[in-house]
Amino acid sequence: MKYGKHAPLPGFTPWPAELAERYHAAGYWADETFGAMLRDRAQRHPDWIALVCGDRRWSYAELDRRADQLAAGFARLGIRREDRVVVQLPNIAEFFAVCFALFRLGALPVFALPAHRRAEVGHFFNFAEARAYVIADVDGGFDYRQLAREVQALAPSLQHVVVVGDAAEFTPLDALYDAPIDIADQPEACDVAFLQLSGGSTGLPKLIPRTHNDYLYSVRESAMICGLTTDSVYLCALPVAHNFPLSSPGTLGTFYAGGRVVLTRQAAPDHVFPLIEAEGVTITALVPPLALIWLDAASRRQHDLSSLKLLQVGGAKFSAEAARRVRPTLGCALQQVFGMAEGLVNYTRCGDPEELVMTTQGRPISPADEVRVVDDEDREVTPGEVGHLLTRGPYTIRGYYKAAQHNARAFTTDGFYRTGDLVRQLPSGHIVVEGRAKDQINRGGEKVAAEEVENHLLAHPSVHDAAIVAMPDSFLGEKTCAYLVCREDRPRGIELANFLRERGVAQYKIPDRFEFVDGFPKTGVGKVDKKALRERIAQQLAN
Ligand code: OOB
Repeated sequence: MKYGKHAPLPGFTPWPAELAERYHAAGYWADETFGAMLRDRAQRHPDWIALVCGDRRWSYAELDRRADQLAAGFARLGIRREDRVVVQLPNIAEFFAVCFALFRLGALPVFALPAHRRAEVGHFFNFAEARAYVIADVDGGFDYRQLAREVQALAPSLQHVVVVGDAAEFTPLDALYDAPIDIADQPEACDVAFLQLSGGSTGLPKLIPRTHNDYLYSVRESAMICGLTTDSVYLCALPVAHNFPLSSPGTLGTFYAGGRVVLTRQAAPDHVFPLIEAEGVTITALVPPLALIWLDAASRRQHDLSSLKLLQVGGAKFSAEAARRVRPTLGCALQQVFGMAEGLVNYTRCGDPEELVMTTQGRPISPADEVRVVDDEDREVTPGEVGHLLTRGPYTIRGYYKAAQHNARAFTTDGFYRTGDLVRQLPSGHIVVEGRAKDQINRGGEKVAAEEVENHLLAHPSVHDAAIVAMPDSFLGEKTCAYLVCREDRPRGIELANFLRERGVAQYKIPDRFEFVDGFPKTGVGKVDKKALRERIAQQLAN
């Protein structure tokens, strides 16, 4: 058994020893940490540019040096191996200096999205008992220092707020650049590297423990599949901490290949097209609504986008009609990406027949990815039929962090993750996403857990019952509709939206529409019939 000197992180479910051995033997788990990977690249090509962020250009040596110096600074604050640190940063270079510093210390970043607010961030702190919080001062007009004050008031574990920019009463990140130190208790490749967020389908967001070994395997293979080389220039326009731009192959895959990452905080064509031209961007990743905006803009604008070779689209279903516009409009190849923070990632490949690239969401990264498509009783469906996607493999988690009860439902007894996606698989192995069984709304790639928002709505004194469902939207694919049964005094939609905002709920989770009803349709077993509600709102919108 290749497990190292450390006991597994409490709350982490390791792979069974026999599988771990197999993944090692096959070379999937290469026993390299992210900290070591960066060091190796910095030694091989110190002067190459790793990161472009506005006017700043950091070489591999500079990123490596900053990671070492910040590791020393975080250590001075008392941050050690296995300590959790909530990292909520926009697309700025410091994100990587901080992450690699924490990776080297063995401290675990908990990746929050910039859109998260008190409700979400407060939960991450209390659930993960995180000790530090890394934020930017102000971004997108929002003052994260004020959020930090609110979180401080409700999270006793929070000891250090570290701010990029004007720190106010908190610790400036710049004050943490110390002389590099020897790190005594270094992390190993089989250790958990960070906690990623799940899109969720339950009341509270779940955290996903990813190890250096399993994540780096997916990053390495992704970089290969996408043909990344030292000449690749990856534009990161999606939120940097999300699994797609982080690892599929994303920014980490680009560093792995020795390429260059260009960060942008704005994904709008006016801003990004000139950047693609100026930096010679070769590859980027978008969610479907952004891809649609780019397609519309490209047909009207005169920028030279000829450096762009590959556009990846994923996070939500990309329609075949839109897919067919990519090559003629942007002059680059399309790759569909169907992945999940829990692990499994599927790609269409550049050698695939055109029709598969347009109409499927790709096939798994690894020959060791096990995919099952089953009916409601976990029996294999006839090949080609639609069923629930279950998966297990060398980079798919075996359990959420500290969630034994939920894990019993989210995984089969033999360790397959229940993705909640309804798919069919073609003889070629390609997967077509046909729908979803999980109680989640996919709002153009942003995931909204119905139960989480329902619970917030139920806290309103006038709300007797709440059911959140997806409604069709031509731009986002889906939007959220809240069905409500109210007591006598029925509030207006805007009041409810404000109520949710005051509770510190992220804006993207606020329902797009409120529908007031006297009662909910029920299924045979007496549960709210969400299928009927979805059909009802779809019908209403169609009329
Ligand atoms: C990515 O990761 P998450 O964790 O935000 O969301 C995962 C879920 C999947 O279970 C599926 O329901 C949906 O997002 N999804 C897609 C899709 N890609 C993701 N549904 C239809 N078509 C697609 N192409 O979204 C993610 C992680 C890594 C790479 C790419 C996406």
